Amino acid sequence: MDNDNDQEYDLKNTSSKTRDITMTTNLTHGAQPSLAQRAWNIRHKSLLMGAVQKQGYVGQALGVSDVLAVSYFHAMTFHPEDPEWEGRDRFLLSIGHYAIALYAALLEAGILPEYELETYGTDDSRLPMSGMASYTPGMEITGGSLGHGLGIGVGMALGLKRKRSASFVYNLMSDGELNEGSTWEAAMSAAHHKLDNLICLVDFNNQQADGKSTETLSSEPIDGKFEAFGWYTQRVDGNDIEALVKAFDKARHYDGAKPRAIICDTKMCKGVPFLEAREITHFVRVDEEEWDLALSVLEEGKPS
Ligand SMILES: Cc1ncc(C[n+]2csc(CCOP(=O)(O)OP(=O)(O)O)c2C)c(N)n1
Ligand SMILES: [Mg+2]
Repeated sequence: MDNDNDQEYDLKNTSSKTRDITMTTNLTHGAQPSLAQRAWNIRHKSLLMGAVQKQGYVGQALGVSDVLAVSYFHAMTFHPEDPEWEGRDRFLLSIGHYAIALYAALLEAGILPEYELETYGTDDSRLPMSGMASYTPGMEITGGSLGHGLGIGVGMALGLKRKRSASFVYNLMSDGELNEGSTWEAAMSAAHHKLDNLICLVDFNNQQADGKSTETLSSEPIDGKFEAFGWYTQRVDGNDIEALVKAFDKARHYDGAKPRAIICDTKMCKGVPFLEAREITHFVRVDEEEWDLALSVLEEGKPS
């Protein structure tokens, strides 16, 4: 077999099937925090980091925390003490401006030490305001030039299959990135190469820099588009942990030789109602005195 020839190389069934994954909807793991508590902790840490700088993309972080909690504390395999462990699942943050959200998840997962939270966005910190792979353990790629994460994910997933790895590649992207042509080139390649180890998570918060995504340049029907491109596609409420768990399980266990997409409909600023109510949330304005208010409002919704 010529390994350089994609057509002849056996790309089928080399990844997800070789790992014993337990299907579960149990949202707690022994004495570990529940997924709802994990999501709350991610929101809390995001707000604490935002409060350090009195700014940040906290609306996105609050919105995507449930997706991150299910990714890191239900679906993914990783070793916190060794973020580059070869057997890990890869999590690509295509959206570099969401870095504060991923830092919160990495802190919660113990990949980053708790004390670094305070350094967010300061000189010499490993937590710069935009995600950079060379700075931060657990940050797999330097995202932020939007529309590239999925293409990088295709390359990684292909490489892992060639190595007969059991790892999945998760690419977290935004609805704004659906306006980038490169996203759809990558989507087409993923299906062509039958990348059943690639899971694309789309954070559909219906916001982008210029306003609502559906009014700026609509990508609807998003699930229909991914399906037409050859993906096994689901669409869920991205703030419903139980629905997310089921969708992640189905994506990981799906038996077809297709890449998998989960479109997650999320609410910007979720968990802090007075911020949720704001019209413009891409870079949500939180006034000086509102950081403490936001933290105390979040506290009221803390899961027991
Ligand atoms: C290629 C590219 N074009 C433009 C930008 C500037 N930019 C940064 S965030 C953003 C909004 C993208 O939409 P989305 O991620 O859905 O926004 P959000 O949900 O965070 O409001 C834009 C246009 C960029 N980073 N990269
Ligand atoms: Mg968006």
